Amino acid sequence: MHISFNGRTLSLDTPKIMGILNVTPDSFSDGGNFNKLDNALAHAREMVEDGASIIDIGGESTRPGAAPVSLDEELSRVIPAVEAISKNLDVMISIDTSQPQVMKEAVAAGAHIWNDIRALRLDGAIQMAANLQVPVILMHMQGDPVTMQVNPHYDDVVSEVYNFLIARCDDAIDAGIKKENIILDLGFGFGKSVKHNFQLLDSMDHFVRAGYPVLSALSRKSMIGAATGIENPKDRTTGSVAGALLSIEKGAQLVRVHDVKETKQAFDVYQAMLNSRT
Ligand code: PT1
Repeated sequence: MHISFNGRTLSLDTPKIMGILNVTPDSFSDGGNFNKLDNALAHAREMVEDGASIIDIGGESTRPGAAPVSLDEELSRVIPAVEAISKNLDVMISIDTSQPQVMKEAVAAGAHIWNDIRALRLDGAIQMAANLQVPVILMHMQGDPVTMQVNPHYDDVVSEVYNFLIARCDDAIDAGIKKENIILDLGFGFGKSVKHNFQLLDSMDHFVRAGYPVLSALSRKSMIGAATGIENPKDRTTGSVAGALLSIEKGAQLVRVHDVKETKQAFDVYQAMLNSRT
């Protein structure tokens, strides 16, 4: 399995790390320290040196309760960062957006992957992805970022999330998106209780068997806080690395993380174990 776009290819034969680069003024666990372009590029470079294969750039905060941003605001945050990173670093770039116009301009500026927490449900999104032929990450969310954590409910979280994702894949393929350009994401923290999140983590192998690459994104999230009792997201690195390692052991090919260096160290240990098998 691999992801290819715009002359760049990433093999998914071994698990790969996506490093999070927030370009929002209120980034939930970087305290908004990386707003200026120089800082964004330096942070991206550090993550590449630490072992990131993808840099995920997000100009819209989507953590629980976050307010929406305007299209112009999102473009002015994202596009300069894409230009700077694609010009200076040898890495794939994903864009954390739901807006087709943002993705169109990001691809023109050098981006490689559309990371959409709304799974291409905004007007024109699915057609834009098909036109661009860009690899897409389709994520499950119940509700919207403003209200999703109010009272999440499922009769069977695993089958409901699974059926949603497979239905979005089918719609994407019907719209002209190639099957090999689709990545699945269970959407930890998006309209889910702590128990729902851990039931999904425990079932990640079930999603892997659907035949699409799976991205696991639980870094520093409240599910890690709930499991560990650690309140400050920045202090959740060890728990987040444990979650990333459990994910790849269940077959996830991609993890989206804040702490690239620490995650890479854990993955190296996992790979050494696999390499020892004859
Ligand atoms: C995600 C994701 C994302 N999460 C993808 N993109 C966020 N593909 C942003 C909490 O519970 O899971 N997959 N882009 C950030 N969103 C959250 C959600 C942050 C929940 C924190 C929490 O603490």
